[in-house]
Amino acid sequence: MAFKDLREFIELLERENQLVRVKQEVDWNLEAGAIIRRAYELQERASLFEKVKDAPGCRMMGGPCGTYARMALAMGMSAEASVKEIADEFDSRIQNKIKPMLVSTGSCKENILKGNDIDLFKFGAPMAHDGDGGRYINTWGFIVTRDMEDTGWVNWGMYRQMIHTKNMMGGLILPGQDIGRMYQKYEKANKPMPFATVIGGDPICTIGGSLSAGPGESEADLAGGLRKSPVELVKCETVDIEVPSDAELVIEGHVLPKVRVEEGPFGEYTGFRTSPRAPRPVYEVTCITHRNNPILTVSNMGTPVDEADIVMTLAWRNEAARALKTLPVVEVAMPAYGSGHLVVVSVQRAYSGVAVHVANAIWGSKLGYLVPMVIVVDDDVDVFNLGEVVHAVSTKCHPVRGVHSRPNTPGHALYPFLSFEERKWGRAANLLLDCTWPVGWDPNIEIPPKASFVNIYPKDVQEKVLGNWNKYGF
Ligand SMILES: Cc1cc2nc3c(=O)[nH]c(=O)nc-3n(C[C@H](O)[C@H](O)[C@H](O)COP(=O)(O)O)c2cc1C
Ligand SMILES: [Mn+2]
Repeated sequence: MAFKDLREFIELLERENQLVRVKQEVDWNLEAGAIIRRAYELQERASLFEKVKDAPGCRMMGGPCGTYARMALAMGMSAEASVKEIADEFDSRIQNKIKPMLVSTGSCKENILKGNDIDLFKFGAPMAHDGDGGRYINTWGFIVTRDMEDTGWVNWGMYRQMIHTKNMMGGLILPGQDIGRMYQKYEKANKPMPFATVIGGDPICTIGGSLSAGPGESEADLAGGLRKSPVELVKCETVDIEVPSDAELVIEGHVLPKVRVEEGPFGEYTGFRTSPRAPRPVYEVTCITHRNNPILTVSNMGTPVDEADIVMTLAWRNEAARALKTLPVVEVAMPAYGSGHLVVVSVQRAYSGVAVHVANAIWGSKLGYLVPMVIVVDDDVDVFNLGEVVHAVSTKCHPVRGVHSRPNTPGHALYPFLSFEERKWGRAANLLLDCTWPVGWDPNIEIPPKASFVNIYPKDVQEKVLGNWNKYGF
């Protein structure tokens, strides 16, 4: 049931009326980015640009998984699947890792470019947002690297790449990310770090690349679990790295030690351009392999909802649920509109301070420097329903007792609410909104009854109304 490649996914999107084929020429310089951005904001279909200016023979796909419907389709689920169904399915599949398998060749080898034939500019890479530092060829792809020591650890990670020259790219390699951990070792030994950037292929592989299996573990196994079958890999031409055999575009080369060139900024997943232009590591390209008429997949991050909001909240909701395993938690949600900053948790009113306990557990996990906001509600609130969550915040959160501000917490440079100086150090603050009725409030006197259908009517009246619902004419 897994897709062999991106093109099978595109066929399905077309059958499901989830894709627009754009036949007229589109400019890589802002026009394509603006179309993709507006489409997200209207929750419109994905786009396939069949003619990209200055990129004969190349195509671009915008917003491949930018709605929950397309995310569900990528996972082989119904386009109508609810966010909770997708999230639960995602959680259960990534527990079941499946190792990739090596095959001898694949369609990614249809064209092999080396030496003077290497030209990163010819694939139509977009200037995605006005104000970006350059043309980003990798916005929805992942980079494969191998641990320098012979540990067998192979990492897949989604880290942006901007074109510097025909055969040079730059990108954000943070020391806390797995690629950063690997790069630090190579750089210390003054050795170039082999890499391969993978664009296109089964959309699940790209989603897998945006997850974190943790140091020593490979996201390829998570992708296998997510697609319920092993990813098929082929060997690269010029580096000792393997990549999905039916990728649209593979860029091979080395990250140079002790070289930095200015890169960025880029419109970010928080919906703001917070990261400044700065000297960052350089990827030198030794080979490009690609399919005939390659399709460059583009995610144009910004205000929600786009791929980053969907994928990060799926992955981090899983992380939060694991951190909360021993607490009296009923359900966990991360609304995509929270840009990855917000977790909503419903609890049983088991003991006083349970909301603080929940928030501390989340902030005590890896999410401590990623997720500054926690909302805790009683278990009569559907945490996947933003309307119900807003209602709980507005009516149950005491403006003083319910608000728990935490200064001096870790955060990162992209939190838009931090000052410039605070961003530099990731010197952040967190917020918990406790929207639970205090333990000890008498349910008959102090807790006001909730005036909703299931709460305010006796069971027999509810049953009668439900039984007659169609007869009333509804
Ligand atoms: C569209 C998108 C773009 C991303 N770009 C970057 C990036 O440029 N640099 C980065 O460090 N993380 C980026 N991320 C986040 C990482 O992919 C994510 O943290 C991943 O889990 C890291 O994997 P790792 O633990 O193997 O390093 C991006 C995520 C998405 C969804
Ligand atoms: Mn990793």
